Amino acid sequence: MSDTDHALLVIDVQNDFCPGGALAVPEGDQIVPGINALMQNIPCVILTQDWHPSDHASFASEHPGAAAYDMVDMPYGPQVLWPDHCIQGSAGAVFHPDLEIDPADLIIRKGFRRAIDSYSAFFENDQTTPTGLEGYLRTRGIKRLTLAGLATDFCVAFSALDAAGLGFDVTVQMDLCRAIDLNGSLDKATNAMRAAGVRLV
Ligand code: VGL
Ligand code: ZN
Repeated sequence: MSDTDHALLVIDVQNDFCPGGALAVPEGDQIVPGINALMQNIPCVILTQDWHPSDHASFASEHPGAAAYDMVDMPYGPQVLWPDHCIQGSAGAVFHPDLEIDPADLIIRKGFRRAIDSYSAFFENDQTTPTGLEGYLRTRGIKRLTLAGLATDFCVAFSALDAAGLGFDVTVQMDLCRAIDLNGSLDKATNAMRAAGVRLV
């Protein structure tokens, strides 16, 4: 195939983000067939997997008196507290059973450090700790990225913004994403992506 500089980044299509999961994104499962189809047309496929220790600092259960979706101040800035989700080795952390994983060249895990969350596939939420994905893409000569997955307004948007900031040509396939939409987070994320030059299709 000629477009060897193009990669598909599939963000967090895991059971906990699908209906019935611990942090279910409405219609999260409906994007799976379209993502599987897209994998056939893009030569490099990368999956991300949210992968938290059971005492992760982004879990409301680690903050006495706090509830899920409250905001707290972490040393690296404001952080939403989430229900326990995507715990390493749990059924909720597994990819949706219909997601094709065989076409993936790389599966990258994130959020595995207890003290820091990582929405983006490139940098943890301190905006400085790298996941290593940038190096992988650059050494493979990848210049264009298409993103799809969950959730539009968190991990997809943060990944798209970081990718654009790193100089990649970024397209988000919006019909193959679904949002959490917490207090206007979808509008905010959409505007930020547009402003950063991310193509939304
Ligand atoms: C995500 C909240 C917490 C996501 C991950 O994949 O968008 N959101 N962890
Ligand atoms: Zn998470």
